Amino acid sequence: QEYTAIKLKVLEWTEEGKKEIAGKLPEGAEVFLVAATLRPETMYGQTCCFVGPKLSYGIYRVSSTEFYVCTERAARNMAFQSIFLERGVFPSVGTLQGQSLIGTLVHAPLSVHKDGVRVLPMESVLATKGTGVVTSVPSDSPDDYATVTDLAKKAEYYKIKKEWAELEIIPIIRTPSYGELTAEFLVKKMKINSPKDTKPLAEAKELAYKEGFYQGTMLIGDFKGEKVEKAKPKVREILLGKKEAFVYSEPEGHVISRSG
Ligand code: ZZB
Repeated sequence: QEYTAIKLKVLEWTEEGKKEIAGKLPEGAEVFLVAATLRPETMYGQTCCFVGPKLSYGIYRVSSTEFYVCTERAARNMAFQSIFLERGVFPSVGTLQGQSLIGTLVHAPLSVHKDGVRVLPMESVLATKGTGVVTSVPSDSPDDYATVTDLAKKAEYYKIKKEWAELEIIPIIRTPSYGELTAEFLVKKMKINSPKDTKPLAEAKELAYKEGFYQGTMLIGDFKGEKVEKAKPKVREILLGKKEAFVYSEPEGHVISRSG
């Protein structure tokens, strides 16, 4: 699987985050949460960034001034893709609990939300896929739509500020079947009530992927009016060119059978 790894720069740590990183980073260090996506063309619509609150993340040195936050598993993969300085080495300067990242303010490349977006909890983030960091696009990802809706509804329970989950969801892509807000359309049509409705959510995700890719037209950005199929690689090139993203690949995540 080849992902686009989006770099979300930390603008402001939480108090807990500050404690965990204290003394571990050099003066002037830039820290990025790294989110793996298959949909770079939707980055205009990022409204928050998800981490697994119970997952553990490492802080890895990319250069003397740049550091990436992701799972150790992802860092190990990156170490063989010329992302760090030395092949096979992924120098960790510390670890962070997902929970202590909740509320961190990050800059989301290309997002219309220029003042930054917040890091929020998502229980379904898999430690075994991507980087363990997921950038949220509730206009086009049913999982993200269901999660932000739930977060806003139960802000107190999640110990977040309601408004962090309520950044405006703007239309990014129009499709003939689902209109301008694919995720909202599918979640409502399929009567999905919670981020825990994993089966219908998986189905909605498949539908959204297919319709978006083959039938979608961009409503925003440098390639407004173009078909998603054409725009996708071009948006990706822009992000790569600006060093706001890099290519991250991982082997298909299957457990290798040792029987026989
Ligand atoms: C932004 C985005 C916008 C995404 C969209 C999807 C959609 P797949 O297809 O199963 O390989 N993702 C990445 N890593 C994880 C993880 N560790 N745990 C849970 N979800 C993760 O899934 C790839 C997509 O799943 C990624 O692309 C990411 O969300 C999420 F409009 O990034 B995506 C219809 C989907 N639309």
